[in-house]
Amino acid sequence: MRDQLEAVRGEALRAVADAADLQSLETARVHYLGRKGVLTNILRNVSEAPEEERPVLGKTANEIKKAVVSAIEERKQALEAKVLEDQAEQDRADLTLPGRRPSFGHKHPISQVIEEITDIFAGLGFRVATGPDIETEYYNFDSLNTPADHPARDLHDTFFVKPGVVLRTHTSPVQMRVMEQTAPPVAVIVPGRTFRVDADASHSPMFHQVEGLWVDKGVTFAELKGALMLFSHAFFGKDTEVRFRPHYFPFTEPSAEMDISCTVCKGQGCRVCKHLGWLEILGCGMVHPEVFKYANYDSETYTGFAFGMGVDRMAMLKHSIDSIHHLYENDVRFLEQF
Ligand code: 2NL
Repeated sequence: MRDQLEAVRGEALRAVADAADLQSLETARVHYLGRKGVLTNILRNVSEAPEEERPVLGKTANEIKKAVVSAIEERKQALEAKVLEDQAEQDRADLTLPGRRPSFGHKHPISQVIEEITDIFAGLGFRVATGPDIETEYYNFDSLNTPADHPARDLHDTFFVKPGVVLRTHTSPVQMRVMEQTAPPVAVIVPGRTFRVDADASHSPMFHQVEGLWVDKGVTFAELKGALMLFSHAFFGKDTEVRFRPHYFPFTEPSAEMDISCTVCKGQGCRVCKHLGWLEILGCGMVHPEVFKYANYDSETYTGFAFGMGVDRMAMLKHSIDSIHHLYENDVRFLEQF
């Protein structure tokens, strides 16, 4: 019996020491100290031992029970501490890790160029005006002295929404609407989306224009040249040369196209300017008296100049972009460069 008790002591203390977690410690406790536990049974059976052995057996069994109880308590505390430690280790934040920087977006190059152009004209006193993308044929063509049989009105060049309604092919209808609602003088700069049935490396069916209009007493072609030269120097740089070539638009008379010296070769001739030394950047002219009639402006008292430029082309020239489609594919690897 004594030997058996000593064996149980060793076995129980080893089981407690070996318990790797609280679950197995509890299993060991139940095995030795539970209601049907090994030690519990021994203590219960002490009374059946021979009389002379009882006191020693009882004392020893109680000592073993005490030892096992306190070993379990000790082990329990150690295991609980370990649980907390493991948890803390798992939750630990490494304060030496560099922070994650949020990536900032920015304005699309088209928007940047529109802002730059409108800012330059705002500095000359022009107000920014905008209008609808979907226009009537009246505002897009008729009121701009563009007759029904004009080639621009062909189905192959203009998106028709329904009879009499088009996607605007230029932003000029906005200037018409402004003139209709404002007595002269007016000076407006009009950025916006425009649409034409056209698609290749330098044309997209949706593109952007900025147009300008200045009407007052005494506005001449000299004012037109002065304003557009100032603009070119501000946008492309002080050394930029400009030249005007006669042209035709139904809404202006006289009309011209303006070239700037090539931004790449400075006029020496290169691939970008097709060895001409010059780049065409805008169309312009003195507002046609017919157009003033539609606006109810007296063309005997008032004169004005107007111009229009393609924003996409300006952005492509400014940033040496070789295809207009880069501007509309929204590939962030492209956009991040601006
Ligand atoms: C071009 C040419 C131009 C205008 C636009 C205009 C507007 C009114 C009256 C008269 Cl309301 N003219 N706009 C005038 C000349 C040229 O644009 O090549 N644009 C990309």
